[in-house]
Amino acid sequence: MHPLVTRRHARPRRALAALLALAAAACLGLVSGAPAPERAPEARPQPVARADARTAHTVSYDRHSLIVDGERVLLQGAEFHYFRLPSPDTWRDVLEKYKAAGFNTVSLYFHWGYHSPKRGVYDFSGVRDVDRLLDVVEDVGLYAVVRPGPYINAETSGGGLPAWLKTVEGRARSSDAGYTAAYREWLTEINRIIVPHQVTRGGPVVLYNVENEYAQNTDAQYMQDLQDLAHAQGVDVPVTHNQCCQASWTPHWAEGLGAVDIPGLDDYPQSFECQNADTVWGPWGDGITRRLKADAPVYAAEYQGGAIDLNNAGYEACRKLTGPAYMKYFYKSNLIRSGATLFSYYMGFGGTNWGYLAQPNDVYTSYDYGAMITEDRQLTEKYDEFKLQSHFLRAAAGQLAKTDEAAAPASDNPALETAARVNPDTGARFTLLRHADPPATTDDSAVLDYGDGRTLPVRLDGRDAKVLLSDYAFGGQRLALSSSELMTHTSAGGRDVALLYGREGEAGRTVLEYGSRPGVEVLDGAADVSYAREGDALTLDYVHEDLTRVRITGGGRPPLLLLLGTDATAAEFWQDAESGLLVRGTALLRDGAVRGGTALLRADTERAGEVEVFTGAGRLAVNGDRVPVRRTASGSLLGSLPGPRAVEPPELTGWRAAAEAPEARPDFDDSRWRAADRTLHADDHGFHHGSLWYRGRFTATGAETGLKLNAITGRRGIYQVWADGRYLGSAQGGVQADSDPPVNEDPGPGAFTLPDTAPGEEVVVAVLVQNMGHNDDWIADDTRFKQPRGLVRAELPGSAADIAWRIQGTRGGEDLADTERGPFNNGGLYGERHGWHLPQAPASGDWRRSRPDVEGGTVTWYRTSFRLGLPHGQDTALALRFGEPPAGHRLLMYVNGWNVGQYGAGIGPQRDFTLPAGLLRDDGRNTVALAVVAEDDSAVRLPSLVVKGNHRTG
Ligand code: IPT
Repeated sequence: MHPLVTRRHARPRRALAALLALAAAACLGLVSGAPAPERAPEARPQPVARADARTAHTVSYDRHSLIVDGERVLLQGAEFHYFRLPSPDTWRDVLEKYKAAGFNTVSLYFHWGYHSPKRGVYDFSGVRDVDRLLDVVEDVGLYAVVRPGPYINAETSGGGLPAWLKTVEGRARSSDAGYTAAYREWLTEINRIIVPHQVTRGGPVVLYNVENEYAQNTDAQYMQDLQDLAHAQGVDVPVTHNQCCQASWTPHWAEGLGAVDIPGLDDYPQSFECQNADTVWGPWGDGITRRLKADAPVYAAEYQGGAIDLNNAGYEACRKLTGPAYMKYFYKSNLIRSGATLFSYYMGFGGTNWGYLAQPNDVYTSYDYGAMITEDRQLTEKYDEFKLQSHFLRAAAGQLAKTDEAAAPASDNPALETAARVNPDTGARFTLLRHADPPATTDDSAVLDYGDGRTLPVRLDGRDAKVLLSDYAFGGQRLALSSSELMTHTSAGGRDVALLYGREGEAGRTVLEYGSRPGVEVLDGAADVSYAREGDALTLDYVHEDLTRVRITGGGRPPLLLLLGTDATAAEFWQDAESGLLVRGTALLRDGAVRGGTALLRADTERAGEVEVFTGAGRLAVNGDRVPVRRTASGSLLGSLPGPRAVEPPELTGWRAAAEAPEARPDFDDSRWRAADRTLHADDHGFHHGSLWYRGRFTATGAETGLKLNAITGRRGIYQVWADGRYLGSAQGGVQADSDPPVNEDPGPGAFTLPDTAPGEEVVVAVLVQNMGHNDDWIADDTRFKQPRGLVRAELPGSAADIAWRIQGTRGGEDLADTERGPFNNGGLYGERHGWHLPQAPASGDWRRSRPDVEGGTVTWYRTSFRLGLPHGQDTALALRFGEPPAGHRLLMYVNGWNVGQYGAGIGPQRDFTLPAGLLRDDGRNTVALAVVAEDDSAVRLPSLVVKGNHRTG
């Protein structure tokens, strides 16, 4: 039997759910953990991994799906990166938004380098508290797929590998001894946290993923070792892997040494060409996840939910590239054509590459990803589309989790094609309708022939796809056919409610089976109703407009309220996953339940408006406040809710500025800096992130014709050079080079003119290098990942003089001075080393009223503070807004000491920088500090505060 684990915190919300779950489980005979019969598919599906912290569950799988406590489960998940949201309080907000979209799963990368500043040192506190993260996941009621790597890619520095690993012998992502010893440290630490959170111990963790797209330079022993270690350390949920880019990439890790239980595939059919969002359509394949293993379910481990902005088009373009039309066509095609029952969309919310989290070749500060939830935690039209599709998956999961390919109704128009799956136990059929020519944008109609005398007129206008149901039972009803799509259904107050939808203005037909002619009342909108005794078919014909409401009673079935909406009106609905409560209105339903005749909602509003609850209960309370209601003709409760109070962000004024960079001056005392005699590479000296200073001394021969330097910064990086305090200029740093020229020689093209030197004269050269982050290790051969950072070569053409170098970086190096903000927050600028970025007033520096211009070859800090008095009970998202990115300088921005971004034309197109809510004092003083690093004379653009979202919230 599985051990019972006593958890530390009492969770009031879960306590009740636990009782209900236990009671339900007892009824179904599932408590023993013994194999149990499958639940009747008509029953409300989807146990969420929630509730009873003390109940151990069983997890298994077959070719169709995962099976938890004998029940089939369909995983509909999205990826979330806690490390890109340095604010544990808002983890809950984002995860509740996942849940409210209809998801039941979150996929989580764990970032080794984020927790480990130094070999042997691990930090899981504060913003790094992933034990708390898994508690929140459980509390919200989601399953978790955990992905601790050790390699995660994810466009983060080093692909998640810690920078100190660059100096460790042995190829990363192999079974080499040096690397093995290193990653065992990490997995031992993270497994210790994960193991007690497994479903088998009453927690939310249902799958454990090893490695990431491990396709090139593979080492099967390493894959096996990762799993052996996990198993030895208590991992007993199925192990998965996500292979890259459809089935053509191998190995699949489906068999042989290193094979996992459930091999999966990543698929990004829409590419990352955000700049061509209007024209691109599936250049990277058909997006159908292939089956990799006969006796395991089909797993879409990462399915494209947005895109990285490789070409600086901005994330709104990426959101467009992966918008609702793409989602309809590709997600629905994949659902029906692949038969997958495990999905994770990458990303659901992207977040922020705060500090030096970015892998610089592919991303800049924002990791918004064009996802369904913006970096500012706001919901988009993609969220609405996910809501429609995910509510459907949740409602139909009992039937969708076990289907086989089946004959599809024939289309009489070759422009439209069909494919279908059937649940073999119930006969419920799911038919995909799409254009035969994938990129077609035409408006086509057809009649589907079901082969049994039944036909159905259908239409597809432009890039679209539909999943149409037939012979589908829910509640006490039987849906024979519909050309509308199902969003969800529920049972409330002794009747069934079903919500169907279609594109605005398109005709719809829904056929329901009744034993005798039922009573039909069109309460709202219009529908033609007919009844045919033959086939016992009640046919409703209507046009999708606004929200049509039809009440059907009698006919030998429980009463049914049929809601027929458009995409937009259906997306106004929410359904609580646990209680099934259906709600229309509000900007977000976080929870809904009925207790003692009162419907209790926890909900957000963006403006004042209606709320309608489909319940037999007579009273309504929202966020703890009673709301006056009336009963509608549809039998629902209707009330109205206030919106948030408007928020005017304070102006940022009173800037003070101070110049720094004394390191550039010849007389600066660098005697306590580390001598860089053995190697210039910053990582060898323990300086892994952000700005690096080098000071070199040589005795001139007088024959020097110049100074040639090479520095490697990663893409978007520069370096600047001074001699005896005189600014010589700047150059672009070296970037990742895959083959030719070899990476370690990839030159920063730096030839500088030295001031005239006299023989015997001592010359001091100072170099400021921006280390933009570490490359990934996608091809698992060390060449990208172990590419050095910092100066890699220095020459004095015409002279044999040696330069003696010293190096300086982040205060403390690997022994972090700031453990709260962690290894990625700071580099080695003078101001950073002396706390000029921190909230408290700097103890050093000559702070004056700020000047609008800076000179090339300077580093200048600007500071101001602002007071917030944000209304209580509201969630207000704030950002720092800059103008057009400047060419002459770049700047680092700190809010309350947290490095929230880098701005400049050489860095990326970003102008608005998200301020994660938890870093701000809602009710008090906040500090902004900017470090302006100027390559050329330029005007400084100081930012303003803007509101990116404002909600009244529960
Ligand atoms: C794939 C990675 O697994 C993931 O970490 C992330 O990098 C994502 O894609 C892109 O954002 S890699 C890709 C080549 C499919």
